[in-house]
Amino acid sequence: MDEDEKRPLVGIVMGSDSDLDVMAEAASSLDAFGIPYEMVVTSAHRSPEKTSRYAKSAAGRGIEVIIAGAGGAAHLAGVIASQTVLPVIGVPIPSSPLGGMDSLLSIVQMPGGIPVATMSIGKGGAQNAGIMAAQMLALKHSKIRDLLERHRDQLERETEKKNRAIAKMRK
Ligand code: RP5
Repeated sequence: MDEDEKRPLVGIVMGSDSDLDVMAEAASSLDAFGIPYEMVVTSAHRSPEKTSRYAKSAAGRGIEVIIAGAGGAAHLAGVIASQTVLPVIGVPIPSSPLGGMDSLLSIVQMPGGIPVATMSIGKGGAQNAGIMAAQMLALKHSKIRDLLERHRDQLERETEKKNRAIAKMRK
């Protein structure tokens, strides 16, 4: 892999290190498609200036998609989206007593003008955020498109394997 291929294309951003367990799923998805990424903890309310610097500098550093995960009153994805024209994918983290419903609504209910592509709550949402980022990158990177097609074939094969296993059990 040359230096250019190692340059991060995706920024995975999270509000706290306590979000890492969930956000690691986004990283795993990107790993599966060989997509280089960076991981940064920055908070919209605890480190607003760092968050702003991150959002404003991302495109210039070669980042093409940002995945932002946060819990509670989760404004990180929206705050980042307001300061870059890169697509931002939001992941609601179930870290509060409300189990992530608060973060889901905070992230998904962006008023018109500044969109955030919101995933489902928790690990499944983080996994899909990585796949969604891959799909966005595949518009430009044909190698990623090929890997996504292989991934879909694999899902289909796994479903058929499950059918065969059930049929065998019922014999
Ligand atoms: C949010 O507050 C973070 O995204 C995290 O989900 C939540 C709790 O953070 P910690 O108190 O665990 O650092 O900003």
